[in-house]
Amino acid sequence: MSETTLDERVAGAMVANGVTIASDPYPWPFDGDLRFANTAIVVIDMQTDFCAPGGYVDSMGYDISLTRAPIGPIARLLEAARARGMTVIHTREGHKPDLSDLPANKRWRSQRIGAGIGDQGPCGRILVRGEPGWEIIPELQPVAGEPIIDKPGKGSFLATDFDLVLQTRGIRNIVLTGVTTDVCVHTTMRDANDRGYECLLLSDCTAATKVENHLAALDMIKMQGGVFGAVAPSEALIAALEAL
Ligand code: C5J
Repeated sequence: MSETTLDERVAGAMVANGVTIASDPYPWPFDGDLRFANTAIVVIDMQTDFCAPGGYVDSMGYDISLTRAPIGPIARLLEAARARGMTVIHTREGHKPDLSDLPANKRWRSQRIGAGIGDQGPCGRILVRGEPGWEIIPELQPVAGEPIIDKPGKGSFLATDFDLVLQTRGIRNIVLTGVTTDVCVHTTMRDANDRGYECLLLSDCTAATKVENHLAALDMIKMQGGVFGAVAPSEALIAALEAL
Protein backbone atom coordinates (compact mmCIF):
# COMPACT_ATOMS: atom_id res chain seq x y z
CA MET A 1 0.00 0.00 0.00
CA SER A 2 1.37 3.41 -0.92
CA GLU A 3 2.07 5.96 1.81
CA THR A 4 -0.36 8.89 2.05
CA THR A 5 0.48 12.33 3.35
CA LEU A 6 -1.43 14.00 6.17
CA ASP A 7 -2.94 16.44 3.66
CA GLU A 8 -4.20 13.55 1.52
CA ARG A 9 -5.72 11.80 4.55
CA VAL A 10 -7.50 15.01 5.62
CA ALA A 11 -8.78 15.61 2.10
CA GLY A 12 -9.92 11.96 1.93
CA ALA A 13 -11.81 12.26 5.18
CA MET A 14 -13.54 15.38 3.93
CA VAL A 15 -14.67 13.62 0.79
CA ALA A 16 -15.72 10.52 2.72
CA ASN A 17 -18.01 12.28 5.18
CA GLY A 18 -18.23 15.91 4.19
CA VAL A 19 -20.45 16.98 7.09
CA THR A 20 -19.45 20.30 8.59
CA ILE A 21 -21.27 23.12 10.27
CA ALA A 22 -21.16 26.83 9.49
CA SER A 23 -18.64 28.06 12.04
CA ASP A 24 -15.86 30.60 12.41
CA PRO A 25 -13.01 30.62 11.30
CA TYR A 26 -13.48 27.29 9.47
CA PRO A 27 -16.27 24.79 8.81
CA TRP A 28 -16.20 22.43 11.80
CA PRO A 29 -15.02 19.74 12.24
CA PHE A 30 -11.86 20.24 10.18
CA ASP A 31 -12.15 16.91 8.35
CA GLY A 32 -15.94 16.65 8.03
CA ASP A 33 -16.04 13.68 10.38
CA LEU A 34 -19.11 14.75 12.35
CA ARG A 35 -21.11 11.80 13.64
CA PHE A 36 -23.44 11.27 16.61
CA ALA A 37 -21.09 8.57 17.90
CA ASN A 38 -17.83 10.56 17.85
CA THR A 39 -19.16 13.87 19.20
CA ALA A 40 -19.87 14.87 22.81
CA ILE A 41 -21.76 17.83 24.19
CA VAL A 42 -19.99 19.05 27.32
CA VAL A 43 -21.95 21.22 29.75
CA ILE A 44 -19.53 23.02 32.03
CA ASP A 45 -20.39 24.10 35.58
CA MET A 46 -24.05 25.07 35.13
CA GLN A 47 -24.31 25.01 38.93
CA THR A 48 -26.24 27.14 41.42
CA ASP A 49 -22.91 28.67 42.50
CA PHE A 50 -22.40 30.07 39.01
CA CYS A 51 -25.87 30.92 37.81
CA ALA A 52 -28.44 31.21 40.59
CA PRO A 53 -29.23 33.73 43.31
CA GLY A 54 -27.09 33.42 46.43
CA GLY A 55 -24.35 31.40 44.68
CA TYR A 56 -20.64 32.13 44.32
CA VAL A 57 -20.94 34.42 41.27
CA ASP A 58 -23.87 36.31 42.81
CA SER A 59 -21.95 36.68 46.10
CA MET A 60 -19.00 38.18 44.22
CA GLY A 61 -21.35 40.89 42.95
CA TYR A 62 -21.58 39.84 39.31
CA ASP A 63 -24.78 39.96 37.29
CA ILE A 64 -26.16 36.42 37.12
CA SER A 65 -28.49 37.35 34.27
CA LEU A 66 -25.34 36.95 32.14
CA THR A 67 -24.50 33.45 33.36
CA ARG A 68 -28.18 32.45 33.16
CA ALA A 69 -28.51 33.52 29.51
CA PRO A 70 -27.20 30.20 28.09
CA ILE A 71 -29.74 28.07 30.01
CA GLY A 72 -32.43 28.16 27.28
CA PRO A 73 -30.04 27.54 24.34
CA ILE A 74 -28.29 24.69 26.22
CA ALA A 75 -31.65 23.09 27.07
CA ARG A 76 -32.67 23.17 23.39
CA LEU A 77 -29.33 21.71 22.32
CA LEU A 78 -29.56 18.91 24.90
CA GLU A 79 -33.02 18.00 23.62
CA ALA A 80 -31.64 17.64 20.08
CA ALA A 81 -28.55 15.71 21.24
CA ARG A 82 -30.42 13.34 23.56
CA ALA A 83 -32.97 12.56 20.85
CA ARG A 84 -30.05 11.30 18.76
CA GLY A 85 -28.37 9.30 21.50
CA MET A 86 -25.31 11.57 21.62
CA THR A 87 -22.92 11.63 24.55
CA VAL A 88 -23.68 14.46 26.98
CA ILE A 89 -21.18 15.10 29.78
CA HIS A 90 -21.66 17.52 32.68
CA THR A 91 -18.96 19.02 34.88
CA ARG A 92 -19.11 20.54 38.36
CA GLU A 93 -16.43 22.70 39.95
CA GLY A 94 -16.15 21.95 43.66
CA HIS A 95 -13.87 20.98 46.51
CA LYS A 96 -13.87 18.23 49.09
CA PRO A 97 -15.59 19.22 52.36
CA ASP A 98 -12.23 19.11 54.16
CA LEU A 99 -10.85 21.50 51.52
CA SER A 100 -7.78 19.29 51.09
CA ASP A 101 -7.94 19.90 47.32
CA LEU A 102 -8.33 23.69 47.59
CA PRO A 103 -5.10 25.59 46.91
CA ALA A 104 -4.46 28.30 49.51
CA ASN A 105 -4.14 31.01 46.88
CA LYS A 106 -7.52 30.12 45.32
CA ARG A 107 -9.17 30.37 48.74
CA TRP A 108 -7.34 33.61 49.62
CA ARG A 109 -8.36 35.31 46.37
CA SER A 110 -12.01 34.32 46.79
CA GLN A 111 -12.05 35.61 50.37
CA ARG A 112 -10.64 38.94 49.17
CA ILE A 113 -13.66 39.41 46.92
CA GLY A 114 -16.12 38.48 49.67
CA ALA A 115 -17.06 34.98 48.53
CA GLY A 116 -14.58 32.69 50.24
CA ILE A 117 -14.55 29.20 48.77
CA GLY A 118 -15.37 26.79 51.61
CA ASP A 119 -17.07 29.53 53.65
CA GLN A 120 -20.76 29.53 54.49
CA GLY A 121 -22.97 31.43 52.04
CA PRO A 122 -26.70 31.65 51.27
CA CYS A 123 -26.47 28.35 49.30
CA GLY A 124 -24.29 26.48 51.81
CA ARG A 125 -20.50 26.32 51.77
CA ILE A 126 -19.30 27.96 48.57
CA LEU A 127 -18.06 25.55 45.87
CA VAL A 128 -18.00 22.59 48.24
CA ARG A 129 -19.13 19.17 47.00
CA GLY A 130 -22.51 18.11 48.35
CA GLU A 131 -23.69 21.64 49.20
CA PRO A 132 -26.82 23.14 47.56
CA GLY A 133 -24.76 25.75 45.68
CA TRP A 134 -22.62 23.07 44.07
CA GLU A 135 -25.60 21.27 42.52
CA ILE A 136 -26.36 21.53 38.81
CA ILE A 137 -29.31 23.90 38.29
CA PRO A 138 -32.76 22.25 37.97
CA GLU A 139 -33.22 23.44 34.36
CA LEU A 140 -30.19 21.44 33.14
CA GLN A 141 -30.25 18.33 35.30
CA PRO A 142 -28.34 15.37 33.85
CA VAL A 143 -30.45 12.40 32.77
CA ALA A 144 -29.65 8.76 33.56
CA GLY A 145 -26.44 7.58 31.96
CA GLU A 146 -24.87 11.02 31.45
CA PRO A 147 -21.43 11.19 33.11
CA ILE A 148 -20.78 13.95 35.63
CA ILE A 149 -17.17 15.03 36.04
CA ASP A 150 -16.28 16.53 39.42
CA LYS A 151 -13.30 18.80 39.10
CA PRO A 152 -11.38 20.81 41.69
CA GLY A 153 -9.94 23.21 39.12
CA LYS A 154 -10.98 25.33 36.19
CA GLY A 155 -10.05 22.77 33.55
CA SER A 156 -12.00 19.52 33.21
CA PHE A 157 -8.96 17.25 32.74
CA LEU A 158 -6.96 17.99 35.90
CA ALA A 159 -7.54 15.40 38.66
CA THR A 160 -10.54 13.85 36.86
CA ASP A 161 -11.38 10.91 34.61
CA PHE A 162 -12.73 13.17 31.84
CA ASP A 163 -10.17 12.02 29.26
CA LEU A 164 -10.82 8.36 30.11
CA VAL A 165 -14.58 8.84 29.72
CA LEU A 166 -14.08 10.52 26.32
CA GLN A 167 -11.68 7.80 25.13
CA THR A 168 -13.91 4.99 26.35
CA ARG A 169 -16.79 6.39 24.32
CA GLY A 170 -14.70 6.98 21.19
CA ILE A 171 -15.19 10.74 21.27
CA ARG A 172 -13.03 12.87 18.93
CA ASN A 173 -15.21 16.02 18.64
CA ILE A 174 -16.07 18.13 21.69
CA VAL A 175 -18.83 20.76 21.74
CA LEU A 176 -18.33 23.18 24.62
CA THR A 177 -21.17 24.88 26.47
CA GLY A 178 -21.57 26.34 29.97
CA VAL A 179 -19.87 28.92 32.15
CA THR A 180 -17.72 30.82 32.28
CA THR A 181 -16.46 31.28 28.73
CA ASP A 182 -13.21 32.92 29.78
CA VAL A 183 -12.37 30.64 32.69
CA CYS A 184 -13.56 27.02 32.94
CA VAL A 185 -14.82 26.72 29.37
CA HIS A 186 -11.63 28.19 27.88
CA THR A 187 -9.31 26.20 30.14
CA THR A 188 -11.09 23.00 29.15
CA MET A 189 -11.08 23.90 25.46
CA ARG A 190 -7.38 24.75 25.42
CA ASP A 191 -6.46 21.55 27.19
CA ALA A 192 -8.74 19.44 24.98
CA ASN A 193 -7.26 21.04 21.88
CA ASP A 194 -3.72 20.22 23.02
CA ARG A 195 -4.79 16.62 23.51
CA GLY A 196 -5.97 16.40 19.89
CA TYR A 197 -9.73 16.79 20.40
CA GLU A 198 -11.48 18.84 17.72
CA CYS A 199 -13.33 21.57 19.63
CA LEU A 200 -16.33 23.76 18.89
CA LEU A 201 -17.54 26.43 21.32
CA LEU A 202 -21.17 27.52 21.01
CA SER A 203 -21.41 31.30 21.39
CA ASP A 204 -24.99 31.42 22.73
CA CYS A 205 -24.55 28.38 25.01
CA THR A 206 -21.66 30.00 26.93
CA ALA A 207 -21.35 33.17 29.01
CA ALA A 208 -18.92 35.05 31.22
CA THR A 209 -19.33 37.40 34.18
CA LYS A 210 -18.49 40.28 31.83
CA VAL A 211 -19.75 40.59 28.24
CA GLU A 212 -16.36 41.96 27.12
CA ASN A 213 -14.61 38.86 28.47
CA HIS A 214 -17.05 36.55 26.67
CA LEU A 215 -16.45 38.35 23.37
CA ALA A 216 -12.68 38.42 23.88
CA ALA A 217 -12.69 34.69 24.66
CA LEU A 218 -14.53 33.99 21.40
CA ASP A 219 -11.99 36.11 19.50
CA MET A 220 -9.04 34.26 21.02
CA ILE A 221 -10.35 30.95 19.69
CA LYS A 222 -10.65 32.33 16.16
CA MET A 223 -7.14 33.80 15.85
CA GLN A 224 -4.33 31.99 14.02
CA GLY A 225 -6.79 30.13 11.80
CA GLY A 226 -8.67 28.73 14.82
CA VAL A 227 -5.91 28.24 17.37
CA PHE A 228 -8.17 26.34 19.79
CA GLY A 229 -10.93 25.26 17.37
CA ALA A 230 -14.02 27.05 16.06
CA VAL A 231 -17.05 29.06 17.22
CA ALA A 232 -20.67 28.84 16.07
CA PRO A 233 -24.19 29.59 17.29
CA SER A 234 -26.10 26.54 18.54
CA GLU A 235 -28.61 26.78 15.70
CA ALA A 236 -25.82 25.89 13.24
CA LEU A 237 -25.01 22.70 15.14
CA ILE A 238 -28.66 21.75 15.62
CA ALA A 239 -29.26 22.22 11.88
CA ALA A 240 -26.32 19.91 11.13
CA LEU A 241 -27.57 17.29 13.61
CA GLU A 242 -30.98 17.37 11.94
CA ALA A 243 -29.34 16.89 8.54
CA LEU A 244 -27.08 13.98 9.61
C1 C5J B 1 -14.94 30.30 37.58
C2 C5J B 1 -15.87 28.66 36.08
N1 C5J B 1 -15.20 31.30 36.74
N2 C5J B 1 -16.72 27.62 36.08
N3 C5J B 1 -15.32 29.02 37.28
O1 C5J B 1 -14.39 30.51 38.62
O2 C5J B 1 -15.63 29.26 35.06
